[in-house]
Amino acid sequence: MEDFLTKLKNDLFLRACKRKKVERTPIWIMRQAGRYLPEYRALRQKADFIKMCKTPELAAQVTIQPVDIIGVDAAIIFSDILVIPEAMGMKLKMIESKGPKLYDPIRNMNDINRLKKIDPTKNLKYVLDAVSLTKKELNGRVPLIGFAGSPWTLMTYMVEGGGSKSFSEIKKFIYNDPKSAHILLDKLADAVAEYLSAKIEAGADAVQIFDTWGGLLSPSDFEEFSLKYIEKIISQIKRKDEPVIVFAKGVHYKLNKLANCGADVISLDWTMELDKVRKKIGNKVALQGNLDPTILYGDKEKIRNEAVKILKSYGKNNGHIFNLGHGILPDVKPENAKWLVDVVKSESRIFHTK
Ligand code: 1CP
Repeated sequence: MEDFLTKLKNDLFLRACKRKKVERTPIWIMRQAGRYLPEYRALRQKADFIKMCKTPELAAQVTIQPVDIIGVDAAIIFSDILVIPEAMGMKLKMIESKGPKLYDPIRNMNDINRLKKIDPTKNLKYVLDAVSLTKKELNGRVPLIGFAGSPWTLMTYMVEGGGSKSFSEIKKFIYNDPKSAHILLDKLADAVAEYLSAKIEAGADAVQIFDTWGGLLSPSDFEEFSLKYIEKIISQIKRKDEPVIVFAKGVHYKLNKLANCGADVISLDWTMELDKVRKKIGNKVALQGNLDPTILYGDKEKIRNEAVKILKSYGKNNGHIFNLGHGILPDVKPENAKWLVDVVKSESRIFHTK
């Protein structure tokens, strides 16, 4: 990473991931490239979501929008976690104002056997091309983050066939046929590790694993069905110094284990307090987060107060990356997101003196 650091004009995010000294706290926003931006919606009028993901020029343009408009300290490549199940052979559609749908969901070993083993350099070449192009167009302004879903979160979508409220199908699957579930999780872990390695090779400066549905599991099931495979991925990723971030939503009960999973950064949702987490897990990893995304519905004063509360809770310490505790919501005003970025940039300086 030292090579990358010297080439980047703004390397605050990468330094914070490694718990090195920074002049102010870096900030980026999960789901920062997307529907809350009118500039994104204008492009979306012309191309559907999957076409945008598959056209490197469009993906690069949308990835860079929040760097220009909101002023974030890192870009995250525009794509989706569901490109992996699609590459494995599942038909994917984004249903307008409903979300993703995966056809013919996976329910047994026969279904698992029809999934293809993927080679990211062939089947997901369009994402890698988008990464290289974005990296070139960013021209060292800020680092670029690559990402993937965790095996557990990907399997949830593959078995449910899309988003869910009750998550009945995935629970039926793991409790009735755990053997097949583990076979699928293992395949997904290999695919994700290869995919993230290829993204780093293509130019990603860091990678984030999204375990959005980790918190659906009991503590012991989380270890068995999710954490084990996140650890496998991290041990297999080919990287020099590129940081790995793990976001496991709702997994407050496994912070010590998460801090020891091999990740450089643990991203926290808003139900935890940074000072308490730091005390509990020590200084091993950097922490990312964790403003409640709905605070951005509030007025400027509310946003400032809540952001400062988080900066104070972390205190005078290296290793904090400011972010939301989950993705930005589509009906947030862009000016409020920009205000948050400005507040963090100015108010965090006093926590990094000396
Ligand atoms: O209509 C549209 O324009 C599509 C909306 C959209 C967007 C902008 C979807 C559908 N995905 C994305 C982009 C996306 N997805 C990014 C882009 C980069 C950025 O952060 O700016 C990222 C990182 C994701 C990751 C993703 N997709 C996750 C993990 C993060 C999280 O928010 O928990 C998940 C769970 C998905 C699945 C998905 N894709 C899209 C939607 C609406 C969903 C959620 C579906 C559900 O309700 O379960």
